[in-house]
Amino acid sequence: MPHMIDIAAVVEKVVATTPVLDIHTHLFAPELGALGLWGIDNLLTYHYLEAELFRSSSISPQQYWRLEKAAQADLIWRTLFVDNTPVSEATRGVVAVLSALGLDPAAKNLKEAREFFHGLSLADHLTNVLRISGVSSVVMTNDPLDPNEAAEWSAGHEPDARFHAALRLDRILADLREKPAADVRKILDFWAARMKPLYMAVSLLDSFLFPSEEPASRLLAEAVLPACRDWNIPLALMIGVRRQVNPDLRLAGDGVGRADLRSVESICSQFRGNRFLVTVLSRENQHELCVYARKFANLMPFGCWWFLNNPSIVEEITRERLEMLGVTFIPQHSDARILEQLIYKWRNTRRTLAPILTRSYELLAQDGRQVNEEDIHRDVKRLFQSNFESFVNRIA
Ligand code: FIX
Ligand code: ZN
Repeated sequence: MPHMIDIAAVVEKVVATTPVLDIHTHLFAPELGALGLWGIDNLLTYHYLEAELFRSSSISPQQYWRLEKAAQADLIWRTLFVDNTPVSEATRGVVAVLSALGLDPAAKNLKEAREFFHGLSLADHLTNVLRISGVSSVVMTNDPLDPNEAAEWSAGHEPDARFHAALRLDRILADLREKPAADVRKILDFWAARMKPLYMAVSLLDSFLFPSEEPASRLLAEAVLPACRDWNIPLALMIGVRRQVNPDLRLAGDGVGRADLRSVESICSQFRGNRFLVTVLSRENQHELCVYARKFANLMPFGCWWFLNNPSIVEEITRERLEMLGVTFIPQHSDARILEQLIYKWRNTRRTLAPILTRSYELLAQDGRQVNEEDIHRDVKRLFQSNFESFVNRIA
């Protein structure tokens, strides 16, 4: 009789202690200067919280944007954390961060938090946050057409080994849409050589169609996909954004729309020599994405992106992926924009994932197969690290 284990306890321990490779963030290595955001004022002026502020305050966006960052943070703290209960995902996340750092999450003002962050060394704080979060390394979002970022790379700075590059194409495909593919390819090759990206990435509207006469579709087919093949790296497609639904909210102004995923079918089918990391923003597109992942081994579904990164939806998406794909997907990325968000985003992912995995193993036991601790370690390591590492064809 195989040794029976306490499945829930072992899953809890393995999920809690297996380091994760965070495959999509907006964090930057300290070597890339002031691009990297951290600290209480950045945590509170996160666009998720700005959107929530305008639902509970009489301030107009125009008035808010005229405030200094510290005044914006004070207003968000008072409105969402003092005058109201921080029960939303994004507000509870800040509470979790403050608690994890030994600060009072019920404070009436930001005096204690500001003094704490003011006294920190970023290098030590970075190592501490990665340790608390259980994150081994992160992938950045690197836009070579951002003049501030280009200047940092041109200065010859090399990112800390815990920060990997991803070559982000949004601005290239928009600003260079009239350029010949050969010219765009030269730019891709230059920056791929400089950044050594693990993958290239582009976010796409809910209306994205492939193939199509759209310039983005042409450049993907004629410049980007041949470049990815030659560099032997995947292309990440992030589909379903409705940009600037409310421009007054700036970064918080984007929305979501259901996409026609036959475009994913076309691109995976037509470009069999390419590999595709795919995440979709609409909850309604998730089941289709799982079905396509069963049809195309060069498609790796990843993450519960942006408006989906809430336990109620993460649970649904993760369960259907496990049921349809086994452990052959990447369950989550943090999308962290501020360093300390890693703490709550990965605590939430682990808290949601553990019982789902436990349930899967319990059903397996009921149907006749016991798992052991080694099985669980292997599965969680695939989900948290090695599915990505093998898909980008490099041990990151
Ligand atoms: O396109 C993206 O990488 C999105 O994740 C961002 O644009 C978005 O603002 C975000 O941070 C969502 O979490
Ligand atoms: Zn992002």
